[in-house]
Amino acid sequence: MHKNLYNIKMRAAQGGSHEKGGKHISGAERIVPEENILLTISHLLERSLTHSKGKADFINISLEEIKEIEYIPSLPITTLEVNNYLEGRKCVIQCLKNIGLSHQQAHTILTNLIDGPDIRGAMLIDIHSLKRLEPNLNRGVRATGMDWDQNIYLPLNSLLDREGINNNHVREALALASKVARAPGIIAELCWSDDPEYTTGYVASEKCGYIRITHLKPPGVNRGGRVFCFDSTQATLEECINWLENQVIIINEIKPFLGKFPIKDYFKE
Ligand code: WAQ
Ligand code: MG
Repeated sequence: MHKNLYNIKMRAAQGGSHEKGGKHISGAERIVPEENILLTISHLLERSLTHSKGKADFINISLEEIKEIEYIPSLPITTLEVNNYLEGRKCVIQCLKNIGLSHQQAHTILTNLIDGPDIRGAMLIDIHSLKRLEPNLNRGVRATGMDWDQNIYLPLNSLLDREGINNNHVREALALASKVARAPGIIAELCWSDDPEYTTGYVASEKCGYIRITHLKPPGVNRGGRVFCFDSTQATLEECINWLENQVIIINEIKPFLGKFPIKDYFKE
């Protein structure tokens, strides 16, 4: 039997709440047993008050007991080393083609993220029509309700420490990507951070795993985003969004780190 678990969510903005047009500063989520609630809330609060995007003046923290949970493994990790973001973006096209997209589909998806709107959620793009499908285009789709099982913090930390990538960005993005890759109809995800100092992004999929690319934007840029690539012949939009936004999942198994490669070695076969 598993213990009762609670979902704790934090979102912070500057210049008023998100609903009133405040600028988004930070957001995070944890799934924890009852005895960890207080500690978790204080960590999230501290994080919202000390973010590199600025100091928040609106902070919302919510707490909810979870009824139904699915357990899944994380995606295996690969790191591709590139010299700059232009090389990184070429890599994105290549990764998306390996997943099965055409050059034109891959190119359009990348362009959508480069020119995309500054929203708190992800764009959800149909790979056939290449149109955005989110019900609310000013918000995007939010993947929520995922976290690491407390029992795998230790192996997770040692795996990420060994590769020198044990930071919040990686732990959270890997959990999010592992959930998103399993959503009905999702065949790939593309992401880079809105944090101005964090240039590493990724392409993730059930087929190829979590592929980190060391530069996907120039340093100093505070625009980031996500695109979820949806195949409308595989699932309905409703099934997909329901999985992303409502299904609570916990990752209780860690897949390995597959290696760190210069791009010419990774794509040569
Ligand atoms: N659901 C959907 N989209 C989201 C979510 C979410 N829960 N959270 C953020 N986004 C969107 C939103 O547009 C953000 O601007 C954008 O993604 C980037 O979010 O392996 O830190 O939290 O080294 O800034 C990836 C690489 C780091 C990690 C990604 O994203 C690694 C990161 P951020
Ligand atoms: Mg961020």
